Formats: sequence, structure tokens, C-alpha cells
Amino acid sequence: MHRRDLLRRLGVAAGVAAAGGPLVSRALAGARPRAAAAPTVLRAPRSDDRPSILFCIGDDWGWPHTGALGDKVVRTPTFDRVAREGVLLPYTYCASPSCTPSRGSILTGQMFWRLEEGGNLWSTLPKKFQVYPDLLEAAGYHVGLMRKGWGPGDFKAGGWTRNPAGPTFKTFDEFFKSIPDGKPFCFWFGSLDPHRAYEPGSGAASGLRAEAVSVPPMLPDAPEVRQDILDYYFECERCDRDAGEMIAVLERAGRLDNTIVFMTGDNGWPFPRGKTNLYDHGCRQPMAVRWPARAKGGRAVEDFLSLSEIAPTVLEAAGVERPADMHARSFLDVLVSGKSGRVDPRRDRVVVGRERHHGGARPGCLGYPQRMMRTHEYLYIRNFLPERWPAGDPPGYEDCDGGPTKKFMTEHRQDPAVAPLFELCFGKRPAEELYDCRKDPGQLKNLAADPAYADARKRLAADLDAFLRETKDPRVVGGGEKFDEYPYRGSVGAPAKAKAPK
Ligand SMILES: [Ca+2]
Repeated sequence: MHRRDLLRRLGVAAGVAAAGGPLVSRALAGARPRAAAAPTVLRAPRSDDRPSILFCIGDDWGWPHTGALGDKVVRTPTFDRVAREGVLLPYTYCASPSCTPSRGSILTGQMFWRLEEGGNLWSTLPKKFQVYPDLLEAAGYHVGLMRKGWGPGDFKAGGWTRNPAGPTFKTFDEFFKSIPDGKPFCFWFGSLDPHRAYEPGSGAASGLRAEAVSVPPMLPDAPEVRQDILDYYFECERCDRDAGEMIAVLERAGRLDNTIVFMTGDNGWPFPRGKTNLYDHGCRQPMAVRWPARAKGGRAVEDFLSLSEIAPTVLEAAGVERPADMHARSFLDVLVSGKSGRVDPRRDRVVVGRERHHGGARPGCLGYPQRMMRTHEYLYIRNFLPERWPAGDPPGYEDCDGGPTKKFMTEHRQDPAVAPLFELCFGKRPAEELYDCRKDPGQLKNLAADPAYADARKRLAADLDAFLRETKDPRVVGGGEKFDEYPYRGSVGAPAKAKAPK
């Protein structure tokens, strides 16, 4: 059924895209490839006609910090090229704004709350959850990982002998040379950028101008904050540059155009009310996908997308059957549709959630359980245990990464200009939050108690609840307290960033 669906969809798409359906049809039938007319200088290694996968993910690279998404300061020529020649997806969200559950969802095609211990930071991923790199490898793909794959956590405790994102290679060149002739590949480039800590002044020293920065409304506009943003941009640019070097290798070898290149980040930027939060700056991601062999370029698609949908998408593109419990939808149909704007009317919402992030954020290693539903109009958030502190207990607020912006806000929390922002970023929150994203794009004014929005709130609450029940979220069907009981496999001290050689 699944393969027939795929062929039907691609058959429809063949009428739109010039490089029609026969490529994938042959791959599904197991046929050997014909030599493609590619602009090559180097021809080795040849692939069969199934698409290769280059998945580039920044660590804490948040929306909208790319040129293609309108940021006027950060320079991201690689992302911008992928978007220009591919599909820009500005309504893409991670499954959870925390490294481990976000990456677990990407790999398994499951919402993080279905991953047991894997729903928390610094956890493990039980081996019973199948991951797309393994499934592609079993189908004949050559698989590799560079730098940060699934994690942080202890994958061996879950029964894995290697990182669930694949076997580790030191460089992309080393991986590329290891591809056996005729094989498609699946590579995960997990940059360590732009995760904190930053080198103070690195952004300004690279030519970025503090006065050009647009400080979002939940942060104080102070020189310390502007410099912190520039230093974050410096690392976004390094991530973008590293991905560009891999794309250049593929291009020189004539392997680029039948490679699906993804560029995204695992959670929002590491600033107050960003990473670990369910507001746009916490969980909305830059996302662009380039695949000229099948997906017409130069398009922006405004459908909602979850990073948990990458696994079913690449499996469908490769003609590999998905596991029965991989419930996330594929967005291959959207990619190959050739259309822009809102393409699939069913993709009018996305759901994101969070369990335990930093193990030292609250006494007893407790998390902050919450779920949200985002539509084009609204953001609705349900906080299951509002008596807890969302950013972690004072005075440490350990669920917010340390850095100059957090330090500035903490030191100036009594200043009249900073106090309301400090409360927004670090204060307790009610059980329900509702933001009108059309009037309040910064998501600052909670309307959950406003009678004028009662209908919207009720509708979103019911829709969110229905989705959580359908996907068997322990927080609504029972067993949610287990997320607080799983071991925290990291240090409760501040996690250090393991920097790769520059
Ligand atoms: Ca991260």
C-alpha cells in the first residue's frame, strides 16, 4: 500500500518536475542505475538512482537566524543557497526544544513522549525504537555521522553499539571516500555550533555590527545582549560554512543533485525564553531542503512541519518501508508537489512539548512538563505542573543556558526596563497560555484568561488533547510522572561544550 502510494504521488509529481518519476520507480524495482547526465568532473563513486541524504543540523541554531529567513546580520550563504535552489520551510518546529529528545524524534519519526527515557535530556534511547539511518543501511545505504549525532546521553545503556545517528567519521571527506561504488549514502552532519559557550567578541571581530542587530522583544536591548547575539551569529556562520564545504565535495563529484540536503537546527537559540521554551524562539527552526532531481526549487512552503517528520520522509524517498510504530507523517508529497505557500490544508498546525531538560534545574531532578499547539493564528501552551519554575528554580535557573544575556538580566532584574522581561523569561507561568501570533508575534501577552479568546482557547485545548491521546502521550493517558523518575545520565554541573578543532 505504502509503495503504491509513493508511486502514485511521484507519478503525479512527474508531470510537474522535469526529472520525472522513472528514477524512483527503477529504484523501487531494484533496477541497476543508468549513467546520469551530471555536470561532473570526478565521477567516483557512482550511486544507484535512489537519493542520498545529507542531513546538516546546527546545535541550538534557531529560527529565523539565516539570511533566507530575513535576518539582516548573520551571513549564511549555504543555507540561503539550499533555500534558493530548494524549498524554504519557515514553519518548521523541533519536537522538543532540548537536544536529546529533539534528536531522538528526528531519528525515530516519533514524538519524544513515545520514546520513554529518550524523552529527556541526558538519557538513553531504548533500542526497540528503530532509527532511519539503520533502516537505510539495511536497504543498502552507506551511513555515517560526524560530530554530534543522537545525544547528549548514554546510547550504550539503551542497547546500541554505536550512536543511533550512525558510525562516526572524523571528516566528510573521509566518509565520502569510504562510499562503495554504486551506493547511495546517508550522512548526518551534527555541528557543535552554535551551542554555548561563545568566545566573547568573536562576532564583532569577524565584522558583524552590533548596531544592526534586531533584539527580540523578550530581551533587553543592551550592549551586552547585542554582543552575545553577535557571538551566537559567529557560530551560526561557522556551522553554515562547514555544511557548505560538504556540499562543495558533492558538487565536484557530481553527486549533489540527487542528494536530499536538509539544513536545520535541533532547538531554538540558547537565550532566555528561547531554548527549552515552547515559544517560537525556543522551538521554531530554520529549515531548507534541496533536491533538484525531484523537488522544484525557489519555493517557500508555509505548511507546518515537525522535525519528527524527517525520518518517514527520507524512508519514503528511498523506497524503504517504515516501521509500524513510526507515526509521524512524511512530507515528501509537499516537497515534490512543486507548489508554494500553503500546500496541504491538513498541515495547519504543529505540536511541540518538553519534559526534563537540565537535571540540576529543580531539587529532586524534576522536569517542567508542557505541550503546545501552534497554528498560523495562535500559540496555545499547556503547563502540566505550573507550581514549578519553568526556567529552573532560583537562583540558578539552570534550564536556561548561562551566558552574557542571562547574566545581564539577572544582575539588572530590578531595573524597571528589565524587570518585566525577567519575569517573562524566568518567572512562573499559569497552567494555560494563549498568544495571538498575528497581533503579538513576540508571544508576550498571555490571553488565556481573556473572554474574547475563550472559544479559541477551548478549541485549541481540545485539539491538543486529542492529538496527545491519539499519540499516547503519558502525560494525558497516564504514566507521565515517569519522566521525572528516569535517571539523569549527565552531570548536574553545567554541561561543557566539547568543541571540535576549528
Ligand atoms: Ca541543541
